[in-house]
Amino acid sequence: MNNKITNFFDKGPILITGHINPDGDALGASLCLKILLDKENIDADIDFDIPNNLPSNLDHLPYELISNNIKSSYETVFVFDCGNPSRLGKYEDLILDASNIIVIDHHINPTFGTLQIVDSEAASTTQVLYRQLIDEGYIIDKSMANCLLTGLITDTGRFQYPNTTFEVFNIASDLLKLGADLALISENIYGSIEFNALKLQSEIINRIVFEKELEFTYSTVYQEDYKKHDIDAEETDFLIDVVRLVKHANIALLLKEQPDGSYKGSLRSRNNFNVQELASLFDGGGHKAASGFSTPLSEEEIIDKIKNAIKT
Ligand SMILES: [Mn+2]
Repeated sequence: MNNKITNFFDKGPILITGHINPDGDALGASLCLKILLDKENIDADIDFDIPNNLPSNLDHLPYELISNNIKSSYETVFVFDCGNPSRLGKYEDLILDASNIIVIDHHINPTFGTLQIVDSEAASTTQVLYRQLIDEGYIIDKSMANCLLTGLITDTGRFQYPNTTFEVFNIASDLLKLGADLALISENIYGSIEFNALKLQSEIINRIVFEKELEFTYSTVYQEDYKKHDIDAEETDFLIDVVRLVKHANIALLLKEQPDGSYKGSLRSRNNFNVQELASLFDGGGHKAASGFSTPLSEEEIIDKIKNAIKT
């Protein structure tokens, strides 16, 4: 069978990557494979399109493994947590040129890849990778377990979203048995926020709008907020969570103004509302309960478009 990742380990040079601005799941899965390949004495580069910096709340992950020496071409690329090649950012062409593109993911119908190991029902990409490593007989060590658990925690909203199945708990339990440090990871991701980020959060809360009849809530982060509070944009990923807290809001949106004046939107839902459909209005994507998009439209235009879509 050619659906084993092992079959590609001798088809170098190998690149490991994931979506632009990688999150806990993309980083966790990618770094887990990198650790495994290092242990197997297989050369592989790992990198992502990271326009700013990696978030400090995920720095329990072995960031030091990420390369800054990317080759001009690769025979084999492992792509994690990325349903659409446009989300590869600056590495899109490099990756699409590879002979073997192995996409390991939990998005619905990834649009690329010469081999897809995909389960859109899985809570995280690290869940899909965990199953694959077990199937292929690999030993998962403590550092790999920490990487895998990180993706599981972040993509389930610390085991709270509807994607948190009994299998998720079983895998989490296995990972703890293998040495993963749940308390350390949770504390770093959720239990400690930069003081300045907390002050910024108070402004976001101040600005929350609740469209009661639409069960829609939203807020915005502006460029001047980052300056005022002396904080980097990548330190503020958690801000959507507070917008999402509003009771009786089924859809939450956080708009983040970009340096060029365009906006990035993060969408979250509850009660089975499909925010992926809303993200697709702006050519974005993601999952039913969590999606994102980028758009040159103004704040008012974005809000209007979403409100109209919710009404219909
Ligand atoms: Mn994911």
